[in-house]
Amino acid sequence: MTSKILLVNPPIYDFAAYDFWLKPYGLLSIAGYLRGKADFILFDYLDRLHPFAAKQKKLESDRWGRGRFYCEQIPSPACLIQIPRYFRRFGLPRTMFKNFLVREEQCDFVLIQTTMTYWYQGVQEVIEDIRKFCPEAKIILGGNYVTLCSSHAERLGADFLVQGVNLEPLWEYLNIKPDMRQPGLWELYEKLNVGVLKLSDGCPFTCSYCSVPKIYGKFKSRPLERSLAEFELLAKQGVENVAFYDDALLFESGKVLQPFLEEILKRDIKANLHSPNGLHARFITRELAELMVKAGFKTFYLGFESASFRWQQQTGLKVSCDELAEAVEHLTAAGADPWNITAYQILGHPNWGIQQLEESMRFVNRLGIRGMLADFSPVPGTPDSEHCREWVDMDEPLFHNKTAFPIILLGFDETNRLKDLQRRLNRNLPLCD
Ligand code: B12
Ligand code: SF4
Repeated sequence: MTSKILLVNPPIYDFAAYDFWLKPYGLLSIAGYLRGKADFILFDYLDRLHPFAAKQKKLESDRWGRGRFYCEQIPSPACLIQIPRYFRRFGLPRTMFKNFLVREEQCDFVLIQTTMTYWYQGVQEVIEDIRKFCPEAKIILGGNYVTLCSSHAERLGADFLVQGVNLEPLWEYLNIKPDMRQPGLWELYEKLNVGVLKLSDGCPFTCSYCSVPKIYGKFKSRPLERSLAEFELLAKQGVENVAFYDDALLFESGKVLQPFLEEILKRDIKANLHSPNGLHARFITRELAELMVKAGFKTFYLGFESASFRWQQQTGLKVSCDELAEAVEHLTAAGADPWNITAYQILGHPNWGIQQLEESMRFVNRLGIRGMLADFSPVPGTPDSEHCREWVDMDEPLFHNKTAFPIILLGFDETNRLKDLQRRLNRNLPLCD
């Protein structure tokens, strides 16, 4: 008999959350590999095109498909009570899921997406509801939180955990053979305006604050034909914006991104392309910039972090100031709108003493592009997270919260001062959009 599988993307418990092209891509990829081999249903708490959210004016999408989530204010967890910010639950109301479960009756398996480690309370909420309304179902967790905090995740009460990227134990548990050529199961959404793609796994760098090298190992491209099929499927579903979730989208671009972009141009498949996960400026050549703009890239997020050479050297040297400046030149010469080029810089890194953050912000501003402060989240298992034990209990994932950590390290006033400065610098840029 065919199994019935419920897929759930949980609500987010946090001080802040914004739909920056957020999709449960791991979950949809797994379901894609099992296309036609099980009956799937989806409940995505973060779907802003769900009729409940879609009718609310303040939740409308911007021109690239991003926007606010529906949210409710809730008490802060006890360990974060000292953070002077409102704590919220983001996503569709809990009663909607309960009604959904009652309507759908029993299912065999429930697969739950986990993302940021400090978002586990949403996963806990979903597990509670499944146990109450769907007691027979086997609950399976996978994704970033499970991989990085496996012993913590084991305590949430699921039946099976998929750690890391090896999916063999999952196929065995489900007793279904996957077809690894299949694209994600995007057709589960009734309405879709944003999609996600990942052309590769891993990253060749070893930044001291990042978990990717350890989890993914060597950089590996995914099969081009599968990525093209997925892009075609997204276009067929009406998607206008596609975000890449690659960690090193531009690495070995001659073998990965370039053939992909050339082929979508040839097949004349159109979408606005975005790179929310920082790009490596050092790989942006004049030719690559031209191809990216021609193929539809609209926003460019560049990982920069700091202009201080000492800081760059101590954390992995993924980019230098000259490389950033050159990349900006190539992108603007190719026709990219400078207003849509943004450099990320870490706020609240444990080595902030040598980061020269203000200087870095001014350097980025002088290049004529926007700066964005990326609040630091200590990621368990990384070298930097070990230093963070001086300030927080790393074994409690709520302390990995990106709003909380910079405030604990730098204080509320200093954090706000730096954020204000960033806003003022951005406001001084000419508006090209
Ligand atoms: C895409 C991405 C984002 C996106 C959003 C993703 C989302 N949906 O929320 C954006 C760009 C917005 C983002 C933002 C941030 N991110 Co981020 N992000 C990622 C990235 C690259 C992928 C996460 C993802 O969606 N994975 C799912 C899919 C795409 O991965 P996959 O390999 O195909 O998954 C396989 C397996 O894991 C498994 N699997 C995955 N999911 C599931 C689910 C089930 C049920 C099963 C069975 C299996 C399974 O199967 C898949 C097989 O193909 C990871 C790094 C990485 N490579 O994992 C960092 C990562 C999760 N991010 C991280 C960080 C630090 C951040 C930021 C804090 C950065 C910042 N300072 O601004 C912010 C936080 C945002 C917030 N609101 O709090 C950290 C984790 C932090 C933490 N404590 O958890 C990571 C791990 C990177 C790192 N530095 O180490 N991020
Ligand atoms: S370059 Fe990016 S993905 Fe690669 S190790 Fe550094 S932070 Fe992680």
